[in-house]
Amino acid sequence: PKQYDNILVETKGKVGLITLNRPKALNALSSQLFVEINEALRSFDADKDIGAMVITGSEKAFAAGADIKEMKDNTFIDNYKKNFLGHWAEMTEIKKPIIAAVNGYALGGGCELAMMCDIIYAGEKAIFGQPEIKLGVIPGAGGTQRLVKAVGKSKAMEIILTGSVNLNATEALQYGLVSKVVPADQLVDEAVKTASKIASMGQPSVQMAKEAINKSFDVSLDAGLRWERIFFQALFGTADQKEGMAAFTEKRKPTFTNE
Ligand code: CO8
Repeated sequence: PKQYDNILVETKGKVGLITLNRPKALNALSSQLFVEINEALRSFDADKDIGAMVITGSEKAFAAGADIKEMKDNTFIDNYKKNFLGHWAEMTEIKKPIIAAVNGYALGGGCELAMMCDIIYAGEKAIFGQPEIKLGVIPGAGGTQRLVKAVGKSKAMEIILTGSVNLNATEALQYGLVSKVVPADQLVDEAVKTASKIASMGQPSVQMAKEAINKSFDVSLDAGLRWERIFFQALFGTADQKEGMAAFTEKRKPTFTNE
């Protein structure tokens, strides 16, 4: 894989692993860092040998937010003209599933980055929070929308309006923000294991399942069910559906070709 300045990129079997690597700033998400994340994700998305991705940080910090020092002198009109940080959302166009493996701080944009992923696993010392209000701003990359859907209105209000109420790993699990808590040193392996499992399935069905689930956040139940049914019907045009159902009938393991 290509070398980047702020992230490490490697493959583990069929899984693409991205490690945020700006230790001096606790992986604060500079514009450049996010450009690199998007580029690495796009390149894994296009790689037929990869089926899922994992994004992680360090033991101390997944990411301590957008880079405050980089943005502190920005003006409204510059932000508006440049659509400041608008490119962050590009990662939501990625078709393959992305698992966030969060150790340490996931604050502000770091929490939002994790929530833009499809599954979040937390290390035992993970801390999730949205402290933007303490800087005189608000979450800007989905915190006011995705956090509500993950933890409900009252908790999201408490977290975002105080900037000081954080969720530790156990609380994040209780609220459904994350789906698993593991010891810090096993976190990345555990995330890669789940990603490998996903990557061993047929990619068309995995990607359509991801897209259908994400539709549930956007559209009415009726429209979402329609999307689901069309995807379901369409999958009968894939070799993987023929193989999957033939293998079941013949009592053997399927070999998916992602076609
Ligand atoms: N930006 C820039 N630098 C940072 C950031 C950050 N977000 N977080 C930490 N750093 C730097 C520190 O300045 C420090 O650098 P230096 O050594 O040069 O002084 C270094 O990282 C280490 O940090 P600390 O010394 O503070 O480490 P501590 O262990 O004492 O504290 C904390 C760790 C609690 C995580 C603390 O660093 C902190 O509070 N960080 C800021 C958290 C924060 O407010 N995050 C929200 C940022 S705003 C945001 O994310 C908005 C997202 C909007 C997206 C918009 C899309 C349109």
